Amino acid sequence: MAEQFTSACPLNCWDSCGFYVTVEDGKVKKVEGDSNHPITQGKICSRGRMLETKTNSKERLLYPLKRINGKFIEISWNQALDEISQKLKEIKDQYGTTAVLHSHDYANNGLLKNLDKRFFNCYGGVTELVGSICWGAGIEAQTWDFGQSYSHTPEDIYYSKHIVIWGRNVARTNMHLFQHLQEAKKRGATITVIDPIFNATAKIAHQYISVKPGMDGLFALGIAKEIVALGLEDKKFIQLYTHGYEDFLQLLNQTSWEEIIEITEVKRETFTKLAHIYTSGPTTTYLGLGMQRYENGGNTIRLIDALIAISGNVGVQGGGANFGNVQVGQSFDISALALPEQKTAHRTFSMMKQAEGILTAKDPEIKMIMVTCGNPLSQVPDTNMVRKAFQSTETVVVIDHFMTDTAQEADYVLPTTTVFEETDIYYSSMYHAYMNYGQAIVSPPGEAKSDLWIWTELAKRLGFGHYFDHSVDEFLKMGLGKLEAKGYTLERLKEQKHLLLPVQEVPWKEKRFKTPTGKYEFTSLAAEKKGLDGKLKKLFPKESYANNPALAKKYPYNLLSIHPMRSNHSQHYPLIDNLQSIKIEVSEDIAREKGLKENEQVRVFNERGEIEGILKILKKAHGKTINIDEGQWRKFGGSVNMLTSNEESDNKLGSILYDCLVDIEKVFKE
Ligand SMILES: Nc1nc2c(c(=O)[nH]1)N[C@H]1C(S)=C(S)[C@@H](COP(=O)(O)OP(=O)(O)OC[C@H]3O[C@@H](n4cnc5c(=O)[nH]c(N)nc54)[C@H](O)[C@@H]3O)O[C@H]1N2
Ligand SMILES: Nc1nc2c(c(=O)[nH]1)N[C@H]1C(S)=C(S)[C@@H](COP(=O)(O)OP(=O)(O)OC[C@H]3O[C@@H](n4cnc5c(=O)[nH]c(N)nc54)[C@H](O)[C@@H]3O)O[C@H]1N2
Ligand code: SF4
Ligand SMILES: [Mo]
Repeated sequence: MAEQFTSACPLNCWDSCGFYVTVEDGKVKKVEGDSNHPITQGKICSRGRMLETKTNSKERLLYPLKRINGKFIEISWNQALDEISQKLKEIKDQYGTTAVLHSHDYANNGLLKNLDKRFFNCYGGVTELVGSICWGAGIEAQTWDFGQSYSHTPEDIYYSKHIVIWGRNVARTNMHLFQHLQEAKKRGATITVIDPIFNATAKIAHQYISVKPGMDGLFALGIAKEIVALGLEDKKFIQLYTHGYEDFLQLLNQTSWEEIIEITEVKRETFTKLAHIYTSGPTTTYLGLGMQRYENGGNTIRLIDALIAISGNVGVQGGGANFGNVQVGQSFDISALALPEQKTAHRTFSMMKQAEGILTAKDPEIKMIMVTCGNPLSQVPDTNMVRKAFQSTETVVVIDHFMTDTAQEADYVLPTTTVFEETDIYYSSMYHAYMNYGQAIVSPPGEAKSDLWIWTELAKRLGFGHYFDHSVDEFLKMGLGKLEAKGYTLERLKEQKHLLLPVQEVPWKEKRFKTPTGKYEFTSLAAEKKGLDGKLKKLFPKESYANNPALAKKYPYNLLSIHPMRSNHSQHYPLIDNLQSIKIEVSEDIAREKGLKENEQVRVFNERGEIEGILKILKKAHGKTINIDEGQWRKFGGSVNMLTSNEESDNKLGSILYDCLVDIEKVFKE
């Protein structure tokens, strides 16, 4: 008999949806949107619906595997856990615990996924990754400006007169914001989309502005210059609540219109139009991750924040600089789960440069890599170097659902459970503030085990099993921490399935910022404390004509690698036949310049690597722009990250994935 359960989406996504899941004969049959969930309102995307296919896939890993003489053979859990824990013991005795690297990303939004940190901290402290390939540059930038990166509640959009979508592919990556956009438009708000690609969001906009990739900082600076020239800046806000405005003014005065127009490739009148949009608000800005994935990415987000601040859109209903919403994650007690005080040794690599770290680390060298919730051989920049690094390491352990590109390089592959086979609380620090409850509703196939079970078994063998001697509910309560006393109890959550966390709906309403001065900082003291320049600047991407004309001559095109429509990163490619080839999208001018036609086989290349695929023409894209969606598997043509750079953003905490120059040519088959 079919039964319906309430559950939640675990995927790393803005929307963090609620689900209805139909189960029949012990199998998941259907995943639908929870019509009771205030954000989801019954609608989910195909990635969420396909979690049914993922859970039931014949390709799932079912047994622990060990590589022997280049081949994977099935072994028992006892053998796998005994051998891995023995290696962990030996490494600790011989080299110290930091000879182990924990490589991860955030592929699952579950609260209990933080228990991997508990394991590694109780083990003694391993080499950890810092920064974020995803949003690191922008989060740090907003931390410098406001003290934290906070967003307005989704419904606040209905107070906005104007909506600016800046480098966020809303229709594809943030579907419930897209629904709000359509409704807000009906109610009279104007929509402006700023993006080098004319995407599905641009189609519903009143105006679409195409900026040269990576030059948005200068575009924001130009709008701010026009606002000041017209005398439209919010003088009271600037005077009472900001620090360092003179430095910003000086930058505006030092930058000429000729330079701004030439470099951004935006017309002069567009700056005036935007100056009026920003000062006749309230105007809300939804910043995406696009323009911060450049070497100048932190500074770019800071210049956009500065524009939002001087135009009077900070701390007001219908305004806002909506990028991340870290107040959601900050509601939980992650330390109670992770026990950072247990570690006695510590070393960090930047997430972007983990391969370089592995290849060059001394005292101790990296002897073992353990991978959880990540697929670095597809997702981390410069994957050719990542492959070399993983291949050079004695022992690699990967915990996953599928035989990914990373698992292919492992010595031990451990099969883990999917969302419907384990119990957790799910939330996202990106958009709304609901936490959702998802319980185990089917049994795992084969011998797949939860990450928590694996940590517990390894901890027992290493002599610190008592730290894992708790039930799932006890761990969840630990993670809820102070929320429980405020009435956000596990019992209530189990009953209601989702609860709105107590966060600010309109951040910075009181105009008290979490910066060192307590003000909005145009010049950042937090940056200066870190030994970095806190002033706003005029910066360009690392791989641009302005910074490296020789490189730009050799490799004249900007390669973007945006998120795929139907896959969450690398996760859905093995499940969808017609995703299993590479599509190379180019702006019309490139096709013309190079004499390339739709559906021809082409090769995109730079010094780091090359990739082949079928050419598609991108209508209305910014000149000299190419896109290859990220996440592709090696067996289907390979990851676009073979071409991307592992450098860090200006503020050190982000990637420069889209800061990537390439050339393209037709492939002649014999
Ligand atoms: N379908 C789908 N949805 C997802 C994901 C997925 O993999 N698939 N992943 C989730 C995750 S983890 C994240 S982080 C979010 C990311 O969500 P988004 O921020 O929407 O992610 P991106 O794919 O990077 O797309 C950003 C947009 O920025 C544009 N862009 C690139 N460079 C520039 C630039 O220099 N200036 C400007 N103005 N725009 C630029 C791109 O053309 C693109 O339209 O999406 C989440 N949602
Ligand atoms: N070129 C380029 N590269 C990018 C991006 C881009 O836009 N362009 N986007 C970047 C961004 S925004 C992000 S967030 C990263 C994402 O990078 P990743 O998080 O590494 O990518 P995913 O493919 O989502 O997932 C990684 C693996 O985690 C596994 N997994 C899922 N749930 C669990 C679980 O509960 N336990 C365990 N043990 N494993 C699990 C999945 O099966 C999958 O194989 O990629 C980044 N890389
Ligand atoms: S991937 Fe995002 S939009 Fe799709 S169901 Fe999950 S949370 Fe919702
Ligand atoms: Mo991300």
